[in-house]
Amino acid sequence: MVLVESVANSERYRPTRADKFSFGLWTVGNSGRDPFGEATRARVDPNDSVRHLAELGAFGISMHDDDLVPYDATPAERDQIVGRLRRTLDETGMVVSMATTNLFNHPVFKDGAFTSNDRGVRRYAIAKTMRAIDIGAELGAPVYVFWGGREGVEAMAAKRPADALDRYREAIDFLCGYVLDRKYAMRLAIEPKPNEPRGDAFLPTVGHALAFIGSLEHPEMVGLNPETAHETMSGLSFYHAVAQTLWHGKLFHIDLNGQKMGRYDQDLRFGSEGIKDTFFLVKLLEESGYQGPRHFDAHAYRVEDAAGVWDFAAGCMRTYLLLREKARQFADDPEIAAALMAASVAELAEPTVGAYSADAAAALRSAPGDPNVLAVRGYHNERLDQLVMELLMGAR
Ligand SMILES: [Mn+2]
Repeated sequence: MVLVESVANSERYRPTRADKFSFGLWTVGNSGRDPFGEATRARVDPNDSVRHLAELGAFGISMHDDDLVPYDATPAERDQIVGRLRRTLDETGMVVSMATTNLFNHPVFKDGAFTSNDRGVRRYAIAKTMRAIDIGAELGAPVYVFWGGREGVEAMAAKRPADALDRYREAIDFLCGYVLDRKYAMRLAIEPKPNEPRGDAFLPTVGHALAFIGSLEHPEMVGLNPETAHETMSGLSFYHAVAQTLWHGKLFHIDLNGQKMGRYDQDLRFGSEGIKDTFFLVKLLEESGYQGPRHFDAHAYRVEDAAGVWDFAAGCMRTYLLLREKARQFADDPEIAAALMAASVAELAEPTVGAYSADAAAALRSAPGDPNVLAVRGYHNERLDQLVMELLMGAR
């Protein structure tokens, strides 16, 4: 009986292509290297990663240019490598759901890429990105991500922030122009991060990046790729960051993982930390109409061997599907519905005063409400939150 149940359970939460799960080549390819120790796992061939992820039920991959094509590859080698991946994708029915540029690993980028003080480095970074956008377009990536890994500073005197933002904007504007000129069906997404590897990074949070997009030449082409770890590191709620990104119509892509607040960028298995925030995130994505990939930017614990990497990948997807099921239970639970009612949750969706008119202002002034009466009620949040916790702990 127990065996039958567990088989049924594993079928129920088995990912399919329709779930649109994708992984960066660098995630399952992560070797376990960290600032204090060497690799603990061997390098993985990207084509093997694609095949393995397809078997597990993912629909796509994402990649940096350097994940696929080595720095010293000749144009002929580049074409051969890209062609081989194209064939593997076709054989497995997998897609490239996002592409991006590595503008952080090579020493040339030690002072930044688009915001390096050295104009030659800035020009090189844009040229490298154009080449990488070509690879992304060739492989059909609909979204191109910009994570400014080294766009930041330790010595505050070393960069004027306004100059750095001018150069960042110049680069994104130029690359939007390139995508339009080449007629690529591609949107751009900025990935904010507060720090690491730089002491302070430009565009540190979702909020900073949303404001920056408003200053661009083609704001309609540019959205966000928010990451669980990056918002959580700064002590912010990823759920609220994604909710506001959606509210602005700017959720072009997402990097899902697990992270403890206040730590270095951990990139842990999705849902392995912060289960309540993660639950509300999944509920939000599922109920928002977001059509993009459920993309994991995470990696296996450094203690894992090659087999553990696939436990990690399967775990990310299974946790997402478990939380998706919990979101459905939340929506169907009559006690939770009553608790939502008691907390007046739906009332927040009702307009407060409507559009301004002199008459509406006069009516409000004559009957503003009595604060001592309005202050009396309770909002019954304790009961509501306890029901959420019991749902997540399997007690409902
Ligand atoms: Mn991260």
